[in-house]
Amino acid sequence: MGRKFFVGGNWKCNGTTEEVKKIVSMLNGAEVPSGDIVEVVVSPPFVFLPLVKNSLRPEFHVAAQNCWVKKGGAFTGEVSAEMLVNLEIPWVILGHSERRLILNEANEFVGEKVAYALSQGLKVIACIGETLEQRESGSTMDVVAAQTKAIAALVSNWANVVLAYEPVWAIGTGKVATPAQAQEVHCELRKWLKANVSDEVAATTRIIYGGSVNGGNCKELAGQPDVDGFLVGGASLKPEFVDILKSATVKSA
Ligand SMILES: *[C@@H]1O[C@H](CO)[C@@H](O)[C@H](O)[C@H]1NC(C)=O
Ligand SMILES: CC(=O)N[C@H]1CO[C@H](CO)[C@@H](O)[C@@H]1O
Repeated sequence: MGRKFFVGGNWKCNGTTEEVKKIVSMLNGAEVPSGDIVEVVVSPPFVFLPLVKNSLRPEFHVAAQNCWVKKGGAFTGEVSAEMLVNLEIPWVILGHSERRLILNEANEFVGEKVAYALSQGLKVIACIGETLEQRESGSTMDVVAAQTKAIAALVSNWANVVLAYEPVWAIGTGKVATPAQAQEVHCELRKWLKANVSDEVAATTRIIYGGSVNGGNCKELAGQPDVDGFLVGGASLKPEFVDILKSATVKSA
């Protein structure tokens, strides 16, 4: 019934075969809270997905970092949702700010991707978040509401969606949203879901935080009532990721 704590590790565009094997063996040897307490999903680059899936401990799952917006075909360089399903990759991250900003993925395009991936049976970590300029001009909620609205317009079943709030100014910058700043946006997002989707979706959808989460700040962030987990960047490639997984116990304490 409750929202199980969720921690995703976004490896981004990093790693060699040797490094990937090392990270997997670190994760496989780690002592972590049980699967009742934390759901763990790591997201290597496409080319390492089969290696990681086949060598990772079975209670941890894998996510792709992106997929094509519709059925595959003549789209050179893309990877379709169908291919991920075929390889039994259960999760996909969509709408990461690096794709929104560097590759110009618009809100509607991300919404279409989320809807299509869900329709194929994938589970989706859907990312939203404002830039520094947007925060400073006071438009944080307008921005994340518009991003969420583009998803909600095309998605009716939210059971397989995790919403990741990642303020762009906190990604890879070492600047972390304060626990109060994260809680404020998560709480507003839940209100948005309640008013614009349903009470049930608002109560059950996990809203996770991303942006310079590390072993030192994870516990206090995890203690916020509307923070249901994390999407971890740089720290997900290090042993510190295990400390972040352990912060899940804050909720069950
Ligand atoms: C419902 O959605 C609209 C459009 O995004 C927004 O303006 C409004 O504030 C939302 N309601 C709540 C309570 O968040
Ligand atoms: C932990 C780690 O190695 N992360 C790196 C991923 O790649 C980016 C870009 O080169 C680096 O900034 C990170 O340190």
